[in-house]
Amino acid sequence: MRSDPALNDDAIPVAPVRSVRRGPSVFTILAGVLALWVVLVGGVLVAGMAFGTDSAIEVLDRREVRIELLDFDIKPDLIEVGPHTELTFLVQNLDNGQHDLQISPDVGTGRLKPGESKVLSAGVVERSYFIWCSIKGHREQGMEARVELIETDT
Ligand SMILES: [Cu+2]
Repeated sequence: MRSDPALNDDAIPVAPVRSVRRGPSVFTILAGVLALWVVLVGGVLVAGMAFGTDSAIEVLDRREVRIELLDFDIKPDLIEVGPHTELTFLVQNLDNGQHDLQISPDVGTGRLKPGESKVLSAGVVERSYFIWCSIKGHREQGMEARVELIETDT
């Protein structure tokens, strides 16, 4: 009873309907997987932004601070900066011996000969920290200074 109409209809409605019916189930799975992937990756990206990256930090002020490396002294020994300040050090070795300036265990000027100077970008100050000369014994003898993050109410 169904064979004749089916053959007649097969040319147009039946075959397309079947292929469409089979198609969506596969595409639905793929679309679902894709959607899940987008949600997961998107979530990770949003989480990354929430935790804060350098590009997301707001800069309200830029300061260049001249640092003098002296005979077991760093001048000034206290650098106060307000929030969202991008800091650049102009480091000069005014002593007769070699010195350097470290702003973290990984970042520093490298050794500076007497009279030599170097510009060191410290980025945006997010917390207080020490800066120092990393040559053995020099920090202990006084070659240490501090960058102090201060809150400004003005
Ligand atoms: Cu030194």
